[in-house]
Amino acid sequence: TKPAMRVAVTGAAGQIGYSLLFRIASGEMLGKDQPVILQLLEIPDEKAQKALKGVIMEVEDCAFPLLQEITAHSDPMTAFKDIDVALLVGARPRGPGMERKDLLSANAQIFTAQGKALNAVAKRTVKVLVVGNPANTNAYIAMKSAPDLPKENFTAMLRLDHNRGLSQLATKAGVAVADIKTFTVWGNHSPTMYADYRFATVGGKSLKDMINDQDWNANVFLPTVGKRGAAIIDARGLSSAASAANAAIDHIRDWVLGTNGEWVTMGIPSDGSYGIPEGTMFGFPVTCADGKYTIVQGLPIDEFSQACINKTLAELEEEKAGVAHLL
Ligand code: NAX
Repeated sequence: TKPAMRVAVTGAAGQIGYSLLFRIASGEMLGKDQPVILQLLEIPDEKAQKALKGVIMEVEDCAFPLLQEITAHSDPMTAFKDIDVALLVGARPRGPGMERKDLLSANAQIFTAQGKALNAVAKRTVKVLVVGNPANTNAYIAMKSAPDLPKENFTAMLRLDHNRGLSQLATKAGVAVADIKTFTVWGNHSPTMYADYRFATVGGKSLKDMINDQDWNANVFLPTVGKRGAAIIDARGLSSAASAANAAIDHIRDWVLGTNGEWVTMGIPSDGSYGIPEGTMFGFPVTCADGKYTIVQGLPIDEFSQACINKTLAELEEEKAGVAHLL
């Protein structure tokens, strides 16, 4: 059998954690032949630690054959020791009517401390996915706080936006989700993201031509995907959890195990591609192989798309400026 991989999950007693841990332990993220060790972080608060113990009891009660060990932590310096994968979920979640900007400073502190801890004790090859919002900027802060780790190790979750877009497109065009190829979402995980199906195909045919409705794109599709998080909060009284956990599993699985040439969307530090300033944590179309992601190059950006990309980039630059004094 393979040596176990160590996976840290922060905010493990929260609602996304409750949908995530069981699927990691059952092998859905790293493979059905890959043993795992779970190192779970929660805030030191007595209630949170007690809730975490309860979740661990339930994971234990599943008797997952691949789960070698599961531990509870209140300090990132022990939770992140020797880890291969970090899922940074724990953050201050957005409630009804709350603005993203309010979350920025509260979360900056968390991700500075966690970036430093990753820098000090994680494996040098650690793959980090930030889920906690504002995800792109939190990932940027963690990356900046971990100067000894390769910056490519830090990513933000755009996969939920990607999956939301796929589902809307499949319904509109009357095709199967699995048959849609080469779709992507550019930019920030926020309502400004630009879900882009100009290159998407179904069975080799252009999905854009099949839909052939620019009004639907601009006035229905983009707002529906962009505001989906708010629509879920409105309907459920709670933010997306199971779908977010599912997207996190997809993101890490594809990064570790590869995409066989297919496109997925990841929030990654820009290398300057498509005029996005280097280091900006931005959603790009990527393919994954051998544990590495590569940006899909050479896509034409038309006027409408450039305006959308500029808008989401401007928002990210503003968030970055808002935390600059902390880095
Ligand atoms: P919950 O409030 O249910 O759980 C968060 C948990 O994190 C709590 O148990 C809390 O004690 C813990 N926590 C807070 N600070 C921590 C710290 N410094 N270290 C360790 N644990 C800490 O929120 P949940 O619904 O699970 O959402 C978690 C985060 O995901 C939120 O920031 C939310 O906004 C974000 N989301 C991101 C999405 C994305 O696509 N990137 C989509 C879903 C979700 O909204």
